[in-house]
Amino acid sequence: MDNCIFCKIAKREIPSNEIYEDEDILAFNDINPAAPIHFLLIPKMHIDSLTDAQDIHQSLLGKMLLLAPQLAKKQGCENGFRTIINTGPAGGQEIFHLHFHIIGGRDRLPGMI
Ligand code: DGP
Repeated sequence: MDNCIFCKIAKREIPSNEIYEDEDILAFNDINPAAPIHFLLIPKMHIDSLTDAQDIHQSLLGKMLLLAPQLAKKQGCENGFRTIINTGPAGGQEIFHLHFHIIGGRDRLPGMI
């Protein structure tokens, strides 16, 4: 996708603070962290949102989910972390390239879902 900021990050056209890369997946720190540890896990291939994921993406999504706790631990989430996938405008999604927010390093605040 030509105008997708996360595709540009995946192609190194825009810099990011990367913490992990393999042939399918990239993880980098969120530019606007909501907690001491806040990184994003993205597929390198463009998928707009979870709504647009198809059967062919099953192993990729599974790989991302299994990677999340490994990276969270390496980043210092000792006692757990939150995984958030904002989906669609009503879901608060701002960047339409599928991404998992991995958030940790502080206790869950009262009122936080
Ligand atoms: P969402 O609302 O789920 O679409 O969140 C998008 C997140 O992406 C938001 O927390 C800020 C982050 N973000 C947006 N642009 C950039 C960028 O250029 N670099 C990095 N590292 N993060 C970005």
